[in-house]
Amino acid sequence: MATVRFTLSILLTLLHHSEPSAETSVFVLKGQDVRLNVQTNVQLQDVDVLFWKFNRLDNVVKYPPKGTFERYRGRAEFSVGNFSLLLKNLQEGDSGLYDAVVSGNNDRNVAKYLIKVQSTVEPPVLTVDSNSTINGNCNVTVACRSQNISVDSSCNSSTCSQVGGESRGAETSTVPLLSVYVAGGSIICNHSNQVSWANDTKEIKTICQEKERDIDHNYAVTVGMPGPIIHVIIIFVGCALIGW
Ligand SMILES: *[C@@H]1O[C@H](CO)[C@@H](O)[C@H](O)[C@H]1NC(C)=O
Ligand SMILES: *[C@@H]1O[C@H](CO)[C@@H](O)[C@H](O)[C@H]1NC(C)=O
Ligand SMILES: *[C@@H]1O[C@H](CO)[C@@H](O)[C@H](O)[C@H]1NC(C)=O
Ligand SMILES: *[C@@H]1O[C@H](CO)[C@@H](O)[C@H](O)[C@H]1NC(C)=O
Ligand SMILES: *[C@@H]1O[C@H](CO)[C@@H](O)[C@H](O)[C@H]1NC(C)=O
Ligand SMILES: *[C@@H]1O[C@H](CO)[C@@H](O)[C@H](O)[C@H]1NC(C)=O
Ligand SMILES: CC(=O)N[C@H]1CO[C@H](CO)[C@@H](O)[C@@H]1O
Repeated sequence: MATVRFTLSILLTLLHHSEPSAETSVFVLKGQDVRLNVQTNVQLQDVDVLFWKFNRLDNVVKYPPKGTFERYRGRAEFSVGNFSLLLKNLQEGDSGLYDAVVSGNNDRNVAKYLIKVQSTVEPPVLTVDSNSTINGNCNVTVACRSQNISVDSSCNSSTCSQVGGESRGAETSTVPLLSVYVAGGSIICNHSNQVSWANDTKEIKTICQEKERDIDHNYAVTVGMPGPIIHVIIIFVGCALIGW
């Protein structure tokens, strides 16, 4: 019982005094709202004033008394009940560090968020560069492009592997990302970032069936019956019909 009470009091102490050490990353779709909550147990003393700040320098809201600073009027709302901050209609320029600071006898950090505002990704375009069928196994090389990124892959009916190392253009950042894979009998190119994705797909059967038809056609032409034999048969059948 004593140990339980002991750990509980430690926990409460931690809750009360611990500051968020690392910022929490939050990805937001452009135009959406986001609510940021305080990350520790906040109890304001008489002398305390709570500020939500942007990039450590710009004040967004404060309490008490409750106020929204000029740049954020109409776009930010402070909730007195739980000290949360509602940011509305976020745009790219709103990406950055948001933290909540309680200023009293000293400053205490009670929330730290790194907000990244992203737009929806452009739909990718998947094109077939070449195809070959070896022993009935379809092997297709495809290229997937979107905006300024592109990925070349070699695929069969079960898997795709990237050709030529890293996707070009993607080395500068991990987002947006183009990935090419096989699922449900289709080659899928998925262009995604943290808030959205779009895909283009091509059915493998369709790519390879066309090839198979090509093979059948070629077979008939090159290995089919030589002309003279066909003529002999026609003459023979003709004679039989006439009754010779
Ligand atoms: C804080 O209060 C706002 C407004 O009342 C509410 O929408 C939000 O869900 C609350 N957040 C938490 C964590 O309770
Ligand atoms: C598929 O074709 C490409 C290009 O012709 C080739 O580089 C690759 O090795 C082939 N893959 C398989 C599994 O045959
Ligand atoms: C597809 O390719 C992979 C690797 O290139 C290979 O291990 C696998 O056997 C191939 N599958 C088929 C059905 O050809
Ligand atoms: C794509 O182009 C845009 C602007 O044209 C640039 O900001 C972005 O960094 C580029 N992305 C990559 C992955 O090169
Ligand atoms: C595309 O990628 C995103 C993010 O990884 C994922 O959530 C989504 O389900 C994928 N879409 C398809 C069609 O695989
Ligand atoms: C497969 O390759 C052949 C030529 O090798 C081409 O004529 C055909 O259009 C290709 N099929 C597709 C779906 O790209
Ligand atoms: C453009 C395109 O192919 N979109 C497809 C993306 O994936 C979903 C689910 O697999 C399909 O329903 C879409 O048609």
